[in-house]
Amino acid sequence: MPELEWVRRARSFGPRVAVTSDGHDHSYDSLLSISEAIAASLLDGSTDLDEQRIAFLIPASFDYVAVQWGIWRAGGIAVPLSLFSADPELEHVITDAQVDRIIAPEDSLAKLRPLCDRLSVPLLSVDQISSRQSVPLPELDAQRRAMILYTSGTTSKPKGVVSTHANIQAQITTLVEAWGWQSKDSIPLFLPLHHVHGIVNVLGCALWSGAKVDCFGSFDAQAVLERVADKEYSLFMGVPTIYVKLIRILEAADEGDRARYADGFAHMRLMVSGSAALPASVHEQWTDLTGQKLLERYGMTEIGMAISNPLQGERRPGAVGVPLPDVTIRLVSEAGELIEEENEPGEIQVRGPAVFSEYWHKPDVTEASFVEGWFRTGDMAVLEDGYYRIMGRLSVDIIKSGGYKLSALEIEDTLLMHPAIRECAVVGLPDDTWGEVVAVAIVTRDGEHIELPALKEWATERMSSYKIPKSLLLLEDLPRNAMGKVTKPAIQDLFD
Ligand code: MCA
Ligand code: AMP
Repeated sequence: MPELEWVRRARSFGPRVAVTSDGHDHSYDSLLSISEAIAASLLDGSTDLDEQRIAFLIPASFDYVAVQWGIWRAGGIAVPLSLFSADPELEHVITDAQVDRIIAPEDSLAKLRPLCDRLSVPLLSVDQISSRQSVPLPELDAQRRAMILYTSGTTSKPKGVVSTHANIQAQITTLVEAWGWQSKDSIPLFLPLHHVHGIVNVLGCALWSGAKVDCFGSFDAQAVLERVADKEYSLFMGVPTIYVKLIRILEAADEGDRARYADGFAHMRLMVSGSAALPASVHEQWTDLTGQKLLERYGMTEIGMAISNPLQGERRPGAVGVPLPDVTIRLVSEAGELIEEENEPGEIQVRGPAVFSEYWHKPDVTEASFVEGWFRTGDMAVLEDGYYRIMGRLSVDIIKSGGYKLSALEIEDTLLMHPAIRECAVVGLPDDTWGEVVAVAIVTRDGEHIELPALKEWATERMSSYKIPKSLLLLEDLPRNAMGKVTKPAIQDLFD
């Protein structure tokens, strides 16, 4: 049986630089040899990991990629963990995915050790597994399950989205074709690597193409801008919040710096925005500052990218464009009828080889998320003059903040563990920087008082920082409709 296509391609790129991290260049050859050593360590005498789940908590770096490839080459399922998760969130992923082992850099072991000990999951350091002698690696089929990413939804706890190698390959190749990826491309990577945006759109596409990825452990705007000014990059991908933050920095910079940064951006062949709606005003400000017309696209963890403005042709502010190659889209009305005309809104449903295989160990939820083989995205859109425009989510309980998808129900469930909270309702409020920010209305027990700073401190132990409410309203009772159901739009209106 042949090797997986991405390994074969990496061999052909040999000495070219694949990844730059901490100031060091790492070639495709080196990625192949280190990932082979990691695979041998993980196999530890067995011939195939047979889809064991191996989790890893590693910032964007050469080590991240070598571990991801090592797990894949040994036949395992990669479960990347979020660097921003609090312990209870990590515990949910580790237990739900029935993780077999966890890999982390040497300097994170002490922080993870108590949790791993409590859950009886072995913890390995990257160094410990990177120097094993090579052994024969298993032959893998593209239908093998490759990755589980956790995504929040309309259930209280995040679900594991399972993608096969064939799914990931399809998610990559559609973008390589549509956005014209080439081996001479070079791209900065500052997005989190537990989501499709960073993993597939940046890392996956670049390494598939023989291009170079410059890793930043986090979004360090000043460091990124200096590299941009040096004209290091041909491509750039970010969420709208990143463009909003960069606009502020460019506007505040002195004339000389602003010109250097703007020149660096103008030099690129493509800049992409996605993960959340890009306001038309931000699109236009970016063009005014840099001359670049951002390409906006639409995607989801379960399907990769589905709709995109074109590389050549009109990039329309406020619209996400047309279906990508090999992706089929339909809009369906609330009544379940197929929409065949323009200007009629409906739910986006998707088919194609990039669509995930299942929610991990949730056959009922998986089945309910498809209708006649089409995946139901829960996003509403309308077709206008040949381009799709996203209108919002079907569920008020999904919040998008800084590009992260958050479940209001999950945050509520956590806040209800607070001893003074009797009832609460979490909502998203519009925000110029973050798209939406998390806010909470609370009814306390016995008229107790809660202050926002104390609530934030309490929540820090229990949830990622972007889920922590940024505004708080204390109410005697939550607004309800005639059926007694809490009405979230009424709560949103109560916040000014
Ligand atoms: C952080 N802060 C926030 C939020 N996040 N405040 C309100 N809402 C938030 N969401 C606060 C912090 O508490 C802190 O406050 C200050 O902002 C700076 O925080 P920091 O974490 O340093 O911010 P940053 O590093 O500038 O992060 C912004 C970011 C990040 C780079 C935009 O949020 C990010 O990487 N987002 C991308 C997520 C992503 O990749 N999503 C893709 C999933 P203080 O200063 O008071 O402490 S979606 C996907 O994959 C699909 C398939 C798709 O379509 O792409
Ligand atoms: P996630 O579940 O984190 O993968 O987030 C996917 C969701 O992000 C989609 O279902 C949309 O609601 C939203 N999204 C992604 N791209 C866009 C976009 N360009 N405009 C509006 N919403 C978007």
